[in-house]
Amino acid sequence: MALLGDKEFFKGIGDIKYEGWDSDNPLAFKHYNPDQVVAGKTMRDHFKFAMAYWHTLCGTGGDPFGPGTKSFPWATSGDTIRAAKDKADAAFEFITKMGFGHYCFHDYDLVDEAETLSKSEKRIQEIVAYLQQKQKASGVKLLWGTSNCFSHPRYMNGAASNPNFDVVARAGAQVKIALDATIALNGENYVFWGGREGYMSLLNTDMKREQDNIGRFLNMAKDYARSQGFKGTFFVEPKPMEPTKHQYDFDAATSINSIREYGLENDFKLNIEVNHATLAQHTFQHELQVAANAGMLGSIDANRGDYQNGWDTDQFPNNTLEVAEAMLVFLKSGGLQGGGINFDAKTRRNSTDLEDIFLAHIGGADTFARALLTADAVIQQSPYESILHKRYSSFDSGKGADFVAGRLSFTDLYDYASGQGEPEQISGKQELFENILNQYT
Ligand code: XLS
Ligand code: NI
Ligand code: NI
Repeated sequence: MALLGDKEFFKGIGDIKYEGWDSDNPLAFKHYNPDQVVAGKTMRDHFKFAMAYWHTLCGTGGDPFGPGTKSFPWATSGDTIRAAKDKADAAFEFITKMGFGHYCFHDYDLVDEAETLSKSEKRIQEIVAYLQQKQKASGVKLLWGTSNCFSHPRYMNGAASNPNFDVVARAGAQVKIALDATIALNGENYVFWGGREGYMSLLNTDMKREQDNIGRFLNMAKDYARSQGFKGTFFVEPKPMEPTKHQYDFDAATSINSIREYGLENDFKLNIEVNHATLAQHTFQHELQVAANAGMLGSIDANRGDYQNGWDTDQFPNNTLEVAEAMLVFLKSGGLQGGGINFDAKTRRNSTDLEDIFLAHIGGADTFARALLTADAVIQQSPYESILHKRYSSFDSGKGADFVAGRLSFTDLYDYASGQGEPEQISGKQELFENILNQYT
């Protein structure tokens, strides 16, 4: 393949190809066949797989018990701009070798923050110009941009929810710069993940004021971006906790309520992350369904948690059966609105080979592909849809249909039930549904 930068960072690894389920090549897709049409669309278009800049190129594996373990060859230059350009070269080399079409970033994933806002802005503009060239040369697109308003100590009490207006304004300036960058790169969407928008103790928190300020802030950001010609969708990414004890965008239902409360429903949808769903004690598919029901299923941050640990482990997806349940919701609700599948996931601290980054993304893409094929087969070939429909068939005719059409009053329900006796016991057949999913996996 033609390299876009002047260096090759992932030496010895070529383009990752689809080789089918019986291939023994660890550096090949077994199920993700980008050109294969499923339910009327290629897998490539269903998924719009994206690389997350932060985990893939910035996260060297540090944890509370020890420093990073991974030596990234693109992070060796002592010169900030050179290092950022090397990182961009590595990003585009990786994305194109994977055959992915998209990427996502936080502002300061692209280049380190400088001592002042204006110096930081100049740095970002310089890297954006470089990324524009790389996008042009490769055809890779920006799925979404976002801004890191949670790492710097100034945001320890929150960004848009900060009790100090000066910090709120500073966050606004930072988001403006990140919006400008996203627009300059033709970003398809812009994400707001709550960062430290939440609280550690209600004792020192005016929750109403903080939430109203976030609502104002998001409206201002939206109005600014629209005034600059941004046509994409804004996504809120729900998460229940971590870093704060209680995050305001707890889950999909909570976030949808805030979006509507602050009048953002025409511009905002949701970015659902698997591990955030499970931290909220929901399943991934539950969160997708809640978003889809509101017409707000925008995008997905793909990863998985750990059944035995209660934090955001951000592992790569590998459970086909679980993702297949999610893909049922995905296919039945018509896919994602504007977004794609961003691997917001990291290799483990002791996975230190550069090759591991490829293996992880291959596994994630194959898991989604297998799950999509399973869900499609369940919908097309199995009795799943008909038995699900039958479960609700009492609403298709007679009094049930009258109820749906709004033709019954509460006393009509009373009169009807009075003449019926005890309703028949009807099995929910959960095991049958589970068996069908398993059969088509
Ligand atoms: C953190 C979030 C974050 C967002 C982008 O848990 O997943 O990575 O996706 O700020
Ligand atoms: Ni996360
Ligand atoms: Ni995320």
